[in-house]
Amino acid sequence: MNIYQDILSAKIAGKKLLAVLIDPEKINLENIPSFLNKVHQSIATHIFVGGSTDKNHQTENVVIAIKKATHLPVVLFPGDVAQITQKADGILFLSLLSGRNPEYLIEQQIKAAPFLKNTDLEILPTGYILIDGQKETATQRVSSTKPIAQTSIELIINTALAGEFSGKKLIYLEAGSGAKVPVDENTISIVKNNISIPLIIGGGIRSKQQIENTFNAGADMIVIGTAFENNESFFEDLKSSKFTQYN
Ligand code: 1GP
Repeated sequence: MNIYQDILSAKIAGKKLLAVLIDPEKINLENIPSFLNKVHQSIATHIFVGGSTDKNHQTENVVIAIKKATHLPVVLFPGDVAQITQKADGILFLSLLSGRNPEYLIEQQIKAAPFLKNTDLEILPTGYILIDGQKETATQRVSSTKPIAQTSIELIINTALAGEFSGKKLIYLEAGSGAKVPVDENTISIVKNNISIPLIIGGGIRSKQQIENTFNAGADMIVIGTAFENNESFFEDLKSSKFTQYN
């Protein structure tokens, strides 16, 4: 499995990717097989695992249960170094570029380095940019950083470019889990036109129409968590037959 190469190939082929985000604090281990059954009938291509916190230290157990029940790549999306487990396939090695808190720009990454050095996890250097989703999100609270206003287009573009120039392989524009409004389509298309690495969009995407709009605006990958936690029948809307233009 080469997660990044597959993302790049999909981008080149115009094949859109959808990651289902599983938060270890919000799923019961026994529900994982049936949840993944629904995932497999949808257009989902990746499983992300993570949350801003993992108070019960369930990440590793959740990843083990997911790996038993899926063939899809399982990628850690960790809120902090304690959420890293070698049982996954890869890790978004995030730097919170929108914030000015050194803990999430480089300190957590340094703490993770000795562990990562001894694992086979595929490391995906990711510039993580928090955009205002009109709701104070857990990422904001935990990282003690402010999101960038949706109207600050130049700052968003320059932050994404700074990420690419410093070697990030992915840019993730994040409105925050449960955001009231997702990242604006205009922002997505402008950022898309300014960077050459794959673009991930997440936060507050809850409908098939929003997914289509986000893909059409230029997202290479969309991440959805809350919409599935609240309503598993949403997967019904995401059967591949309903997305013939993408898959
Ligand atoms: C959060 O981008 C992800 O980090 C997904 O957001 O939970 O709002 O889908 P939602």
